[in-house]
Amino acid sequence: MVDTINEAQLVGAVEHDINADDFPIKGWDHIRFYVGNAKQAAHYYSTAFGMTLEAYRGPEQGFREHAEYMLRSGGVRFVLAGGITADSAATKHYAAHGDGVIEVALEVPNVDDNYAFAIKQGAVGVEEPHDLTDEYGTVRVAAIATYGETRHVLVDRSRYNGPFLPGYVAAKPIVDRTAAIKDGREPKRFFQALDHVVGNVEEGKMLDWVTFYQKVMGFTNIVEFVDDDIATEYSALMSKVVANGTRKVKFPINEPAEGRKKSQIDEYLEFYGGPGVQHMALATNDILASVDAMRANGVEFLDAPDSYYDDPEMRERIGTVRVPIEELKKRSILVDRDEDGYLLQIFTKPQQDRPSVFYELIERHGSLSFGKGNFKALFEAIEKEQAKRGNL
Ligand code: TYF
Ligand code: FE
Repeated sequence: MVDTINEAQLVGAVEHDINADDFPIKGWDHIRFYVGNAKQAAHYYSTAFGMTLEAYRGPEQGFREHAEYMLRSGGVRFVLAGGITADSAATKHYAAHGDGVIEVALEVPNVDDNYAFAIKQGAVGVEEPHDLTDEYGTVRVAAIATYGETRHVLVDRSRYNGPFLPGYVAAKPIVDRTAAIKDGREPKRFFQALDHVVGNVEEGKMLDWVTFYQKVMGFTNIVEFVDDDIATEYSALMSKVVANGTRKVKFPINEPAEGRKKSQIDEYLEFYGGPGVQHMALATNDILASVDAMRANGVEFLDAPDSYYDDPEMRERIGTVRVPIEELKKRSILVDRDEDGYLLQIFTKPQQDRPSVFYELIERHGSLSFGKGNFKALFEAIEKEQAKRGNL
């Protein structure tokens, strides 16, 4: 229950009545990935990310295209789908993109209304509204296209009480973390909620996608946080964030910009083979414990230089946070402060062979922003990795 009370604070949500919205959103439903080997990916997300396998569908259920594993951590649901045959959708997607996100699914009160509004506003329909039914009830779904091959699936699960979606069966956890939790080696959950999902799009297309979310979902541009100086000096990227009225759903959109060096966004577009989801930020209420556990389980994070923590200007601006700065420095956790509060954040290295999708862990303390003060340190760390790969 503590999780539901904290969820708004965890992700920086604000008071807002969704009933007044043209495209009301209750929150995130799930993220679905197409991966090369879903069975092994499910193991990684169980051990390294502390997620719990809860539902499955595959050939055993008569589903002959994919094996799909649904894992959960608090309010975050990931579905890992792997192809069973050479022409499964996941197999083809994997050949083109490597492991990546195919669906960013949103829970909505009325799928037909949201879908009709989206289409009227110019969205491309991928799946018309339809019911999925099994012995646990009915879920209504529809899908619209967004950047690259990515889709937004709209889900109404209010008439359903099965393990995930119709057709999936309940599954047992892959690993037993009871002992690790009991000894305090691992927190019960490494993250509780999804904070934001970031898309990389082609150069010159960022504003079109911002307009898309404004028109189709009624989102507003909440921060224009990479100005020209940052773009050209450190990062070679431009970015804007759109969000729904509650700010539970936040979509930063990046595009490459001309810089001194090859943009990290260009590297992504080249290796992913087009636009797609770049990173997902996972909200935690104890980033220190989460990072320690994930590192111990083999997750690689980006390093921050000592100079970042030792800079007196930064110390002055940050002031006091819930732990001594030394504790953050030991772990390479970044910290930023704005007028509303502060946030702690850290970024993983890419989580597959291609330099594409990665994760962010974020612990918000009032701040509703994205760590603008950390961009220099972060982008330098990203560029270091890019250089190691020979892509800078
Ligand atoms: O989501 C964000 O905007 C921050 C910062 O390539 C960021 O996490 C922006 C672009 C990027 C990596 C991180
Ligand atoms: Fe982020």
